[in-house]
Amino acid sequence: MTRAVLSIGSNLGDRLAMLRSVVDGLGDAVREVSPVYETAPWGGVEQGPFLNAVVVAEDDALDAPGWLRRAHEFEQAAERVRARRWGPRTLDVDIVACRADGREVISHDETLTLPHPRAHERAFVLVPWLAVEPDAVLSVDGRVRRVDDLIAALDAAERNGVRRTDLVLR
Ligand code: PH2
Ligand code: MG
Ligand code: MG
Repeated sequence: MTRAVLSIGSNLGDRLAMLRSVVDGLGDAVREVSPVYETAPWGGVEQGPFLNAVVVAEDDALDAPGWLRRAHEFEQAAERVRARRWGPRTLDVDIVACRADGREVISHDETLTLPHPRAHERAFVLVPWLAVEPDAVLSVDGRVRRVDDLIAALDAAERNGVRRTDLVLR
């Protein structure tokens, strides 16, 4: 059994429809869907605000590379063009963390680093995640950290850039 925490984001096109395409496409595998947040762009590229959410999904048939393939399928279906790093996109689906039989998967593979190497510094990932898993933990530099503690450690400006909306994904 693998359980994946997916961060989904969009700042081009029908942003809500882009996020919904992931939840709909995952179907019965979906376990948790966070509220939708409107978030200030992270990473220094000037661009429009994102909608972000976190989806937790389980699938016996998928290992971590399998989740990455699924993520890319959703991005391709959204006609994602890989242009600028951290730049605007119709749909981004990132694997934040993955558990196999309850144990966290650690991967240093260059195509899939797990847990996601920047998740711990991104309020747009941590805040939605905490909303659906209040006891969530994440390994950072080999140390298991509580997600609520990671959020508390962020700059207030980073946290304040993440605002909950009334939009729903299902
Ligand atoms: N994704 C990025 C770069 N910057 N900023 C926000 N707020 N949300 C994102 O999903 C995001 C971003 C590249 O993946
Ligand atoms: Mg990303
Ligand atoms: Mg990505």
